[in-house]
Amino acid sequence: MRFINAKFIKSASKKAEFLVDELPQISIVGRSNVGKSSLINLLTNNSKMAKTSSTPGRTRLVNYFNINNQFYLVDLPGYGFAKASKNTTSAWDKVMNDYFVDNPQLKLTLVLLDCRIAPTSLDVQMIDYLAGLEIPVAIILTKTDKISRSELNNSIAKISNQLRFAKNRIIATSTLKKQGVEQIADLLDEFVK
Ligand SMILES: Nc1nc2c(ncn2[C@@H]2O[C@H](COP(=O)(O)OP(=O)(O)OP(=O)(O)O)[C@@H](O)[C@H]2O)c(=O)[nH]1
Ligand SMILES: [Mg+2]
Repeated sequence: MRFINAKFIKSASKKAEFLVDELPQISIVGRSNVGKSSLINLLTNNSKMAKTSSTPGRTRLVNYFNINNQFYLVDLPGYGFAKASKNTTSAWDKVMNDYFVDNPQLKLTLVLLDCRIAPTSLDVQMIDYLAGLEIPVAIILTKTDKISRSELNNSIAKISNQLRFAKNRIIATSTLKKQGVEQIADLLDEFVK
C-alpha cells in the first residue's frame, strides 16, 4: 500500500468519544517520547499530521487518522510518563483498556521501542497485555539514525531474543532518514484487507 490520502479525523479522551466506524484500525503504542506521532508523520509524509514534541507526554488523547479511506492509524497516549500523577495513570489505564478490549476493528498494534534502550518492564507488560487479548503485535524500532548499522543489528538480535519476536516482525525506522516506510506499508497490507 501507499499512504496517499491521510486525514486527521478526531481526538477522543474517553470511550464515549471513540470513533465508531467499520474500517480496520492499526494502533500505535509505546513509551512517552519514543516517536509515535513522528512515525505517523513519516508514514503520511506530512510533518504536521500528528503533533510531536520533545516534551514527553504530549499526546494524551486517542487520535484517529484516516488513511486512503482504507483504514485508521490510531495514535495512543504514551506510557511511562514520569510526571503523570497517580490519577492520570489510572485514567490512562482506563482509556487504553477501553480501547483494546472488545475492539474487533483493531487488526494490529505497532509497539514502538527506542532502538537504543532495552525494552522496559512497561514495554513487556504492554506486549503481554496485547498477547493476552490476542491482538497481533509488530515491534517498530525508532530513532535508528542515532546508532550505527552494527549497533542496530545487535539491538535487533537482543530485542528479538528478549521478547521472543521473529526478526521479520521487528522493523527499524528513522524519521530523520525517512527509513522503514516501505516495510511498514508491506506489513499493513497483510493486516488491512
Ligand atoms: N533523531 C530522531 N528523532 C526522532 C525520531 N522519531 C522521533 N524523534 C524525536 O523524538 C521526540 C519525541 O517524538 P514524538 O513523535 O513526539 O514522540 P511520542 O511517542 O508521540 O511522544 P508522546 O506523544 O509524548 O507520547 C521528538 O523530539 C522527535 O523529533 C527519529 O527517528 N530520529
Ligand atoms: Mg505523541
